[in-house]
Amino acid sequence: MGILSRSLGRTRERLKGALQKLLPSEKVDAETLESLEEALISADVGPTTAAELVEELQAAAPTGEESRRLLRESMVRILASPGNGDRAEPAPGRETPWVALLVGVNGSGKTTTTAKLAARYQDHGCSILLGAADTFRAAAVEQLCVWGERLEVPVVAHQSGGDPAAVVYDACAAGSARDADVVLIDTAGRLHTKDNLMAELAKMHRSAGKVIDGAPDEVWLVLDATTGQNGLRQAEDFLAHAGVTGLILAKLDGSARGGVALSIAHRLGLPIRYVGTGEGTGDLEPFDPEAFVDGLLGEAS
Ligand SMILES: Nc1nc2c(ncn2[C@@H]2O[C@H](COP(=O)(O)OP(=O)(O)OP(=O)(O)O)[C@@H](O)[C@H]2O)c(=O)[nH]1
Ligand SMILES: [Mg+2]
Repeated sequence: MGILSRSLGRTRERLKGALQKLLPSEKVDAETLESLEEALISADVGPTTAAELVEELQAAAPTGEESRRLLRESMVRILASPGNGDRAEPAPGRETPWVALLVGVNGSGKTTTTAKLAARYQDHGCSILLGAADTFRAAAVEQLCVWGERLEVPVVAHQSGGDPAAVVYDACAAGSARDADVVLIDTAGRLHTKDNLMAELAKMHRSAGKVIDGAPDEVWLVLDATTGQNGLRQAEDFLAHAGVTGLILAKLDGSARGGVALSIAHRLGLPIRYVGTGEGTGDLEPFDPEAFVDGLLGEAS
């Protein structure tokens, strides 16, 4: 069993009973479809997306076996639609650093994900620099510095309480001066409903652009997969105010709500770039729609 499949185990459990009712050679009845819709909702696929998936099956009036195939196809289509898998990762030998900001609510996994991305791009041969733009807590800077030491990656940090946009500025400047390929910026957790904190993100965004033309290349929203549909609301607000370009679904390994990936792709059209499958630096997988659906429905489907 693959890592992704293992991480989706708890979400898959929620779908299992309803999928078992799809008997291979029998026509699927209304009751079975209803229980499938409920199961999809319980896995946090979201009522709108779940209803649409089930309506498609209803319209096709398929057998159980055909239903599984159709469901799989529809899910892959939804997950792939925002251009998932199309965008390249940064490569070594760049003229100016590629810059990404990691944003999200408190505790979603931003700092850990920053370290995971650093390790991943380092493995690809990129030189990395980290920016500690979470200036709210001294411990936050320290946490990133510990990762920096472990990965042997320089960290640009200011005293806590400082202006995070100034850290972004300095990190981008240091990245350019050192010829880094990648600058990853960890930001403080913030509530998506607080306008002043959203404005602060916009300022960080501008700060990067002042140093490097076109930066940041990406603004990634790190979502805690265990929060399910709540994450959809967060994503909407961050998308509206912080120029989010993509999403990282952290803590998928502990979540029974992995279905939220479908509502995000379906409702927001935001690409999911990576999923977090554990606490170590190696526990990050590029998002693959087909593998994800295999993990949700079980490989044999
Ligand atoms: N199981 C699991 N745990 C994770 C994953 N990503 C992060 N964590 C854990 O989640 C907790 C919070 O992670 P952080 O990276 O500190 O989260 P953060 O968003 O930086 O938090 P704040 O800076 O306080 O907003 C830590 O205990 C991490 O080890 C993941 O993919 N899987
Ligand atoms: Mg943090």
